[in-house]
Amino acid sequence: MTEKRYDAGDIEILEGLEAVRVRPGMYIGSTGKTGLHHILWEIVDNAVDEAANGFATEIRVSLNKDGSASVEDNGRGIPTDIHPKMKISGVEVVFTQLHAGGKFDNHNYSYSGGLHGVGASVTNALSEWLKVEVYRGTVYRMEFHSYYDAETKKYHSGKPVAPLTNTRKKTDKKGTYVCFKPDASVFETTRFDFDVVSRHLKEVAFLNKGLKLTLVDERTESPQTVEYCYEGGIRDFVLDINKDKTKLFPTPIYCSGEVDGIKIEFAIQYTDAYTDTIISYVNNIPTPEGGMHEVGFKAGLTKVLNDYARKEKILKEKDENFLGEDFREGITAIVSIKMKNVQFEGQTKTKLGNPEARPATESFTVASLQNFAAERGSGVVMDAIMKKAQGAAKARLAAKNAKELSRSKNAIESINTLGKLASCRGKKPEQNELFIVEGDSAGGSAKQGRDSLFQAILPLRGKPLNVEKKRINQVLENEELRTLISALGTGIAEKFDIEKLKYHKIIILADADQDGAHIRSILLTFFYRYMKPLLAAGHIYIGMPPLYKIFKKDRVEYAYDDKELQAKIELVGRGYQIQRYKGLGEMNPKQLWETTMDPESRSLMRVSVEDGARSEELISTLLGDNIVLRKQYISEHANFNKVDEFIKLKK
Ligand code: 1YM
Repeated sequence: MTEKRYDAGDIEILEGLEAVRVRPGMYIGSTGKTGLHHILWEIVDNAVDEAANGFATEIRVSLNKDGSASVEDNGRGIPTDIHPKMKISGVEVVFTQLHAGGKFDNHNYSYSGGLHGVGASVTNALSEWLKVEVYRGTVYRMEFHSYYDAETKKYHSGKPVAPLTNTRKKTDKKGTYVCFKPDASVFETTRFDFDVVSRHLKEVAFLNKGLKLTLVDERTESPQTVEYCYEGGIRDFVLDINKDKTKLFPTPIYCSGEVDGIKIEFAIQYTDAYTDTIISYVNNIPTPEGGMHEVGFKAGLTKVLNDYARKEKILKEKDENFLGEDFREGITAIVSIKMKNVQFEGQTKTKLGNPEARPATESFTVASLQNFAAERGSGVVMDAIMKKAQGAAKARLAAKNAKELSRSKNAIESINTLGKLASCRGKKPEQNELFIVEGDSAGGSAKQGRDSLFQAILPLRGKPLNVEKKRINQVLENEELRTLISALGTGIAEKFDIEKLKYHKIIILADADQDGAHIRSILLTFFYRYMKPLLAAGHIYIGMPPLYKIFKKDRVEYAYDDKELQAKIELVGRGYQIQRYKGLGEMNPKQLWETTMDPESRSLMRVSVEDGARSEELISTLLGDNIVLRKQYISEHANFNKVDEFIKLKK
């Protein structure tokens, strides 16, 4: 690569920072935990870009005792020369100037060269202070801070304390160091979560092969350190996702190349699972809603494998082609592309909209897999894929021939299966809520206690089917799930249509014990596998019944965890009594309404998909084959006051 000299004049016309403070949500999505970590990713992103452009090989992140976080890379260092038009240093531009029209989604800049640093100014704007050091022969330093001016009654964000200074101190190091302290008056929490940061850096390491990322937690007694570096890149990613699964061949298929200026790479491995796991990225940003690159990849995969099946006479002349879904049964694939001018679409703006990405990805997938098949034609890999597809197609055809599938599909449209559902009177999906309640007795209380205008109740008898190990026809045969599907109105899998959703809040209400946790896992897995857009759009919630009732004479208080219990005991004072709820069934309709269902007083947790790989891993741990792993996980994380770990709290 030829080194493009930085020309400070390249940086586009930019605008001021106060806007970020006024509407942080516009720039970082939320001011909760997700938003807090987002401002760290902005700095990490710049370091990663520097590595992706071939100038840095290592990134070090540390979570410091004083609540700050620092990121250091060994790249070229942010430009220190003076911007000819703005008359300030490159460093100052990067940390004080917002890209004109900067919105929450500020990742649509070009992937190499060109405009970077769009987000670093957002981090600065939302920090109490931020310090930068650039190592370019000598150490350059600059500091910014945010403060309230009592005289003008104005808040100032990310203001330079002084211009960039060359300390003249010699250094052998190269690169950039950034340290910042998130502003406690902006964020609901300012504590970085080691696990969240660690998982993010691991994902970054998979997507940037050979890049070394280190995370140090300085906040603990003895510093905790993790290091990630994957020479295999997304091949290692696939192996990691499949580590507890039964693989059909040991080494993932891997292809990389470039078509029409779009860089494309993918890695594929098959397991004995019945579902597919395709995780896609654009410019290292996850696209859980898929989009053009995923569509192109799937189309290419189907075409090559059908052609191969014909050529090898696995499909006879009279046979119909395999369907795409047949070739995706048991697949684990990562598709990662890099392109300019990315456009995001979809409910959560995580779907790639650029039409040109589709033919590029499709033609690349076709060409590279054809090549792979030609070279490895008679090998175990193609054989395994063909056998898997034959199995999937056979099951699909058998189900169809027996009219089972069509029957169950009709059944889904009929209202006969809705017998147990107590629907609500209101006709506005945006206002309606569906409670999925564990057990008939709690279901009964919920039916009596609810506000039937907008709350519908679906009681579950026993445990629903664990879909993790089932094909779609078995899912459709399961009465419990059929009722749920028809109640929601959306259909499932390829036929899923979010426009038809009848309840915008779907609330899982299960006991705070191990069985309840299992039921939550099973239901969430079902939503994850067959109705993922519901999770992506934030329609799924976990109801939080109280764990304790504290009472004295007529006075009644409820506590949802042990900390709250102490507070409530103090509130009620001497002579109190405590009842510990073992299950929802112990509450009468009125209590259930007051504590768990009344929008005025209940608390709900919204479930969101953290990232594809993480959800995959947890689902296979919680519901897959490996019982030892599951037991170990449950005993380590068995805090049923909290929601299972693969879902994260959003306000
Ligand atoms: C710890 C965070 O920000 N590293 C970093 C940032 C930049 C460069 C190098 C860089 C980019 C370019 C030229 C270029 C940035 N520069 C800019 C801007 N690490 C961290 N390392 N020279 C150096 O893209 O041409 C924005 S980010 F805009 F000033 F060029």
